Amino acid sequence: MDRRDLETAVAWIRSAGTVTVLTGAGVSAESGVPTFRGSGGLWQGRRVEDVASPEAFAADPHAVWRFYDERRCRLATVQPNPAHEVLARWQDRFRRFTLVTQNVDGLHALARSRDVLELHGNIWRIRCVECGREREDRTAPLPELPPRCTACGGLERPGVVWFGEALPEGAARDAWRATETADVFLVAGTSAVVYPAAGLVEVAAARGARIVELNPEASALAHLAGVALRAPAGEALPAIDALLSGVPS
Ligand code: BJW
Ligand code: ZN
Repeated sequence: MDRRDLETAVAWIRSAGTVTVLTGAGVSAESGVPTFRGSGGLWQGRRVEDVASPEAFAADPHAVWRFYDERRCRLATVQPNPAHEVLARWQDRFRRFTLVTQNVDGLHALARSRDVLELHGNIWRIRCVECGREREDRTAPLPELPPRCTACGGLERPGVVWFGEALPEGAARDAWRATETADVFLVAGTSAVVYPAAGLVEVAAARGARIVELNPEASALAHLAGVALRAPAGEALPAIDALLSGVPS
């Protein structure tokens, strides 16, 4: 990680009144959660549409549920990492701080972040496709696949957002608001290829926010970043936090 870039990012963040953060799968990588794209990613060797689309679920709910049940089992064993922990502390450090995530793993909340805007839903939520009843269920593995609604007997689905589906209205609205007013917009651990989430980076840049990218690799929107820290989020965020807190390094 370049020291001058780190210091620039810290100076920007220190003087910002409004800080908005967009996280992606890379932020959970150091907790042992695989990312989607790239080597070792969840999508590798799979067509995305085969598991993360309403069409795939309609065709074979059992196969789609097996994919999600396996991920739930793995997630049940992991813990937040230093990146999640720093972001949870920052909600009390800044006057206006918003954490927007594309992650469905719930690790930000587990690290005690409040009011996380989950753009792609949450893997621990389950929704009935018939009556719309939604519930949280952390049982892993689920006793029966696919699960059925105890209210109406209908088929239930994971409470995540698949391709072609709209984002949760409230979370999307609040995320856009927090982006339009951001002084600093931090983009951490996302390839920035999935829209409309990636569009937040473009909105922030168009509104004049300073963009800081935290990612060992350049994202698709890296050209919009004024500063890019090419390091794992679990190193970059604690490094920023230490300088903000005046801890000598
Ligand atoms: C580290 C690291 C470390 C590694 N530290 N970093 C405009 C243009 C083109 C297409 C579209 C468009 N608008 C809409 C679309 C279509 C589509 C889309 O975007 N397609 C593109 C992929 C081509 N979008 C949609 O369909 C969306 N819906 C929609 O547009 O609806 C319209 C509508 C309106 C009104 C009514 C009805 C419809 C929905 C998108 C839903 C995405 N869902 C998924 C699955 C969630 C469920 C599940 O988990 O299974 O969300 S896809 C998957 O990708 C998941 C993620 O949240 C999302 C983003 O991935 P992310 O987080 O960026 O992960 P990776 O793996 O891509 O990247 C990881 C990064 O981490 C890498 O950069 C690494 O370098 C880095 N990294 N270790 C920091 N330690
Ligand atoms: Zn139901």
